[in-house]
Amino acid sequence: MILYDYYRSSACYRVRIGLNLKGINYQSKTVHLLRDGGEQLSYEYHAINPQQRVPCIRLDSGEVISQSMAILEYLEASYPTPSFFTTDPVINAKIRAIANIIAADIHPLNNLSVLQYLQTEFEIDQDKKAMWYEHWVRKGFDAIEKRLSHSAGEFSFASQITLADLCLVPQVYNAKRFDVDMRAYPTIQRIYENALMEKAFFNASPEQVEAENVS
Ligand SMILES: N[C@@H](CCC(=O)N[C@@H](CS)C(=O)NCC(=O)O)C(=O)O
Repeated sequence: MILYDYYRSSACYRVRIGLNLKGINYQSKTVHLLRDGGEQLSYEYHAINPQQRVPCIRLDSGEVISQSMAILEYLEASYPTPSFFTTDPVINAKIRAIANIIAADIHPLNNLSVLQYLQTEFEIDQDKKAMWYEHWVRKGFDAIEKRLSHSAGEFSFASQITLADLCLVPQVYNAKRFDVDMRAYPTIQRIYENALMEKAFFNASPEQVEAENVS
């Protein structure tokens, strides 16, 4: 399996954690989002993923799957153990709700091309860009912190690693990179620190991937 990957992409980071947790061997191909104006916009990558975003995976059969949540769904169905879910349908719905706050509500508003569009078309400066970024992260994290204060143990849902953690950890990494003060989110911060002590999360972290892949 090939993962088209960029070390700082939080959507890629979700998938790397998922692959590591399930112990799946894969080859990483870097699509550098900034180099040469963005390799995701190249003719070659457009042929692989016409949406011109990472991540996507190419299976050994040649099939290509894009969108991190669809990829994780595929991994869960094809490699069921260990599962990203519990045996309780109510908890599983809550896991998906946390994952969706991040993947559907926070991340799309703060994606690279959205921020670039705000700068080029609406001429916002760096301070306004930072305000925009932080506003949407806080909206999401305020809700997540409340929810997780009831369900969390070591991870978002007691002591099992779930899809919620796969989405949460990369979003926290990203928020820290944009200097969002995490003091209002003690539960989220605790889960982040616990997760990074796990090999699957640590090895998927941008720092580790950068050291291996990005020149
Ligand atoms: N919903 C997509 C989002 C993918 C996405 O936006 N990826 C970003 C990196 S995190 C990207 O490729 N951005 C390139 C661009 O905006 O030009 C997913 O979950 O895979």
